Amino acid sequence: IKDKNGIEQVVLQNPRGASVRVSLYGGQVLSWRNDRGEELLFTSSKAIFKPPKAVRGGIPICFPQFGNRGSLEQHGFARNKVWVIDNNPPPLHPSDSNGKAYIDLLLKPSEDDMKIWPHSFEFRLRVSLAADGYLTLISRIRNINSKPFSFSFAYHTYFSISDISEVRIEGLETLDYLDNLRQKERFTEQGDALTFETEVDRVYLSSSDAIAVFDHEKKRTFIIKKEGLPDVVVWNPWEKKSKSMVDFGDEEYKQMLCVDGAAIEKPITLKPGEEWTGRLELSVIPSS
Ligand code: TA6
Repeated sequence: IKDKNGIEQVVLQNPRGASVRVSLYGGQVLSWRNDRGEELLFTSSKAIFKPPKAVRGGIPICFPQFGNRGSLEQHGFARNKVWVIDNNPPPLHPSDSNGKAYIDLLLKPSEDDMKIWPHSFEFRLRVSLAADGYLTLISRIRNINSKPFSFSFAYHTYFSISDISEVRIEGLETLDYLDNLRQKERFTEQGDALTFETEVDRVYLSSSDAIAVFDHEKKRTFIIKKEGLPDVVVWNPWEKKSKSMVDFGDEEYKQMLCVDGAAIEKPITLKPGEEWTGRLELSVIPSS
């Protein structure tokens, strides 16, 4: 299917009727629905579906830079490029294909891109939907033949939640984090679950590989499992910040929370021929 800018989107469906929609613009997952057709990811009602703006919602891919600390645009260029469908990807483990609906996308730098970021890479993204509705994203980034390069990375995941004041996160207790609201200084999280009553913009460091996001009202829990992604970004702009964003509705901060599998504190360095894999598996379970 094509969006109104003529950019291709791919829809994955599983036998129970769950679905995922991926745009070739940015390689961005824009929708993940359960078998009852409920949307599990947040997209702003004011999202701008027009390049070069990244759509506000779904799962933007932040590569080769997270944030604005480097020379590139905020969160790097991958989410602002048109990817291509890769019909002949290097093989993954059979369990990454068996019984799954999936699409393989590929991003390679153009001549122009090489002027901005002079590294020859291939970025292969597999988005898959399992029979039980699990959504998996596998990123394989390879240094083709340039000198070693380093990058930071995040799956900038916008979860749809019913009420930010009724959400808690388990799995980040006692971790150190960098606080983007306090000059990225390092703090330590206390010992109990994370809850929200104001703007939060943090990078939790060296987290465990499973995080749980409890939506109290909807009585469901998002389970985030990750490999190769040691850090977790937690972001809610709250009222004031979201009012300053043209593609964010005034009250929408109450229905979203970003919890991103990421590799930020220690950028990844690849020598020629080396490949990095970052895997994210999202699922939803009923919670009492
Ligand atoms: O930590 C998440 C963050 O870096 C926030 O500071 C905010 O900028 C958010 O990403 C959204 O960034 P974007 O470029 O998508 O508007």
